[in-house]
Amino acid sequence: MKTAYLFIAALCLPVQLLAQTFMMNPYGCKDAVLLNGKWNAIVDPFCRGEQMKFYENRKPRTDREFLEYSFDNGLRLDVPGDFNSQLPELKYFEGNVWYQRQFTARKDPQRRQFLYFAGVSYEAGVWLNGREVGHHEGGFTPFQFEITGLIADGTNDLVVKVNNTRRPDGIPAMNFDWWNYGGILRDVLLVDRPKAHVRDYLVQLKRGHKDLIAGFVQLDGADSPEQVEITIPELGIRQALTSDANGRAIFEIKAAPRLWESKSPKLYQTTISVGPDAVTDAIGFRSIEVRGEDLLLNGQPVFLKGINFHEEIPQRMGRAYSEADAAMILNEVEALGCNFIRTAHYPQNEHIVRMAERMGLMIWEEIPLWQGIQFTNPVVLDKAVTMLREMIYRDKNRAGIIIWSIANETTPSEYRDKVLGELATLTRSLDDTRLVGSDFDNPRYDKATSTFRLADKVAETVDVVGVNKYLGWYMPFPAAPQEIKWQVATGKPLIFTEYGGEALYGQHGSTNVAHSWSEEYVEELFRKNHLMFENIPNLRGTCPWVLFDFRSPNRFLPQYQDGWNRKGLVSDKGQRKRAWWVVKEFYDRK
Ligand code: GCB
Repeated sequence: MKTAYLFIAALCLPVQLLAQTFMMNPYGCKDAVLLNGKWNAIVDPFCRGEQMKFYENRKPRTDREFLEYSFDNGLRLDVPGDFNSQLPELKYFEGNVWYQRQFTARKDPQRRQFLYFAGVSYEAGVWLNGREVGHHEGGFTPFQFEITGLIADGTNDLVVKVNNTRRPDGIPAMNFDWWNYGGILRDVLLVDRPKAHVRDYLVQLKRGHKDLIAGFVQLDGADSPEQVEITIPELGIRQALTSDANGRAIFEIKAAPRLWESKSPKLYQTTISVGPDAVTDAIGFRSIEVRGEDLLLNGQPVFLKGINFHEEIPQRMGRAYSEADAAMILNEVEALGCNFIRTAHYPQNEHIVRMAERMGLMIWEEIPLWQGIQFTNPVVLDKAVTMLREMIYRDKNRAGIIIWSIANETTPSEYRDKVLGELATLTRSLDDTRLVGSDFDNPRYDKATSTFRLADKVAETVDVVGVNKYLGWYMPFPAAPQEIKWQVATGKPLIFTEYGGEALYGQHGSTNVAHSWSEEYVEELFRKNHLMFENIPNLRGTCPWVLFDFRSPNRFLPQYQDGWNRKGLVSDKGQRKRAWWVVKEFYDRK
């Protein structure tokens, strides 16, 4: 079985790891158009499309020619959107799905064109007018290709091959507790920009300063020094810069911004321009630090009242991808009284991240390095590095993001410790203004002292330790909640990043019987956890698992689960369970 899988994997899935960067915030450029909508599609379970050259989207040219595929008059799929939820036959599908559409463009020697994909899961191959433009692996971060040389004046033919087959050397790998949605999950943009344009920028407070905005502008295509301008009208900033030989301009600007905070998430319209090119962003300024066991937002201790969620709309049984989807999820977060979210278990789309920031939510963002990772395989380290770089690259201007997390629930070993140690170092080298976190499910209970402790080298290297412990669910409470002590990550802030249990909405039963799947059992479980939390001296945040019931191929129990993880405080139909009010009351008190 295993050999067969590997054989198929080798046939269908050439691993291509091209270090790629993409433009910062294409949504903020005036010359970007969305290529969203209905695309033609071919389902290709045996991975035949490359041999048969689907990417040529050829039509018979002579009377004797015939072709055994066509994108015309067949399946149509919504982009953005996962394919699994769009057709019953694709529910469990893993393999290749080919997408095709046309778009019109105008060739202009003074300008350059790019295709920007906000997220394709898990691996994408892209062809334009029959020519290969590139590949990307990793389902949750953007990638782009320049198509200036390949684009035609008039009609262009775009073909994208998407493969969502799990693979032993993937991130995530073979088993994970959420639905393996495949497809062009997020927006696709055609971006047309002048030859020299703003590729990247960082505009944030300098570490340790509340009155110094520092960062850089990186141009693309600048052959000689260019005049760059940063304007933040509300702060009276209009700063001229000159790019160096590498197209980079570094700056520090004295300013007294009103700081971004949960109750008043101030964002400033910021424009960066070079010649006719301009990109606009809404940027917030704040500081986040650790002092001893405290988390300080703008110098003030803060308790993180959090919640986890997947990038999924349960009612649609599919991936979330739009502004409206972000609003649906985040309104429920706000109703719960949160000031913090953990976007489990991967970078979620920019609509969610940006809307959360506008709402004043602090964010823990993580790469999908979730259990079962092949730490001994060097290819996996390369992939993790790429995913981490892409996540930080995309979101480095988001004041809402306070913690970059490098892994969830990994088992200590020589290789794992080394890999995660390197990822923590890399994170700090890429961004010294935020904190590094990781989640651990391995604190152990010592009966003699009624104390949980954690022996893990990685916990020593991160700034903030997240623990995932399901007391009352996967592990019974080993003593009365008030008697349980925690000596985990002493001296640092500890966040309970996951806790909870499963209940089916509307199911009532005993507060003492886990397999009653009842709302009452889980309601009581939350009460007990909250009692225990009172005794954790360095606890600086809590994050129940999870906001909504979510789909998972790991949940088999008929009647109660039926393919759903039922730990949602809110059901798959959007109804609040009894535990929701326990968390709400806990947060109202905090
Ligand atoms: C965990 C994982 C999360 C699972 C959850 C559960 O520890 O981090 O991805 O979904 O437990 O429900 O078991």
